Amino acid sequence: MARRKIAMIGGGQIGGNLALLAAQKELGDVLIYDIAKAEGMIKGKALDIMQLRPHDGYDVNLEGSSDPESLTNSDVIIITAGIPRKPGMNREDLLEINLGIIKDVAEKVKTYAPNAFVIVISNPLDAMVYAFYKASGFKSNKVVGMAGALDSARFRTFIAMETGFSVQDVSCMVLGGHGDSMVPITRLATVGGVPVTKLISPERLEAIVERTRFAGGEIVKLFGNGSAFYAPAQSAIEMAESYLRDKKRVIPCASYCQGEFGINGYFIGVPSVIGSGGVEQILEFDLTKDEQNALLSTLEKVKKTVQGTGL
Ligand code: A3D
Repeated sequence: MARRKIAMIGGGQIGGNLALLAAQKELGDVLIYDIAKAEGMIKGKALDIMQLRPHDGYDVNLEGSSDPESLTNSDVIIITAGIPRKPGMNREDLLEINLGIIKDVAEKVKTYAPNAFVIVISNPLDAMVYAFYKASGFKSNKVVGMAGALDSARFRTFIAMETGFSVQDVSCMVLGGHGDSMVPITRLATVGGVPVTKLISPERLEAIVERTRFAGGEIVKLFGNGSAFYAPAQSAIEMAESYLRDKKRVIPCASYCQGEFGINGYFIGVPSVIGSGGVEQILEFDLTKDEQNALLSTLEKVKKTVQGTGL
């Protein structure tokens, strides 16, 4: 079988790491696409990663290009095009600039890679994935936003740090929008199947939930210029891999809801099955009254940001 092709639209901090991880997992050949001004940088990154391959023998090719035609035949497209946050900024502050960029990108993807599975990362995430969906006219199962995978990984990290147990055995999910109103479901978080509510005091658990909600901002503050990129890249690669290898992993993703959890016509973080059919299914389950209310309140925030797109 011919090698698959994964295109990164935006070759900045996350885009460069996406290219590295995709090569190391041998997901397929990698294209890093960016605007003409960034062509030297993306060609340099592609060449640099090409030269890393001999050590472990990754047989994939990498290319950097600012020609949109290079997107042709992409199986997966991961979009990070746009600007990241600076300290003091909300994700919503990025809306105006990133909306224009996403519309431009959607036109190009529609023209050159109409059959790709598209993962959006640009912020404000829930509105940018919606904007891509509307502007491209893609089917809803072929468009998804990366957020819950990262937010859940952050939640898992903090639980592992607190308990001292392997991060591998921590399982949990964060639902809702990718903002400070996200909904970590503490009731269902476990370490090796043991509920975390039996392992961590309610006060400490509340502190971990708060830290998870503001985990992106914590890193923005530390960097002073830009936002997280290693963990966001790994989270999106996990989604791309599940699609390309038809793994049918269950990952919290910003998927298009059509009645699930009482939500209609919006992308929001829900447990999603990703396989060769794209987002194949959303797994619905009963929420407590408090969880339901928290989800509705995050939905209101998502709706407001989506309204700001005018789409
Ligand atoms: P950065 O390193 O600035 O890279 C963005 C790249 O996009 C730059 O190389 C730009 O040249 C490029 N770009 C701009 N316009 C276009 C265009 N029209 N076509 C193609 N490329 C273009 O940012 P980053 O990689 O750190 O972050 C990228 C985005 O991801 C930002 O919007 C962040 O806010 C967002 N982000 C989201 C998460 C989520 O969990 C959802 C996490 C971290 C960052």
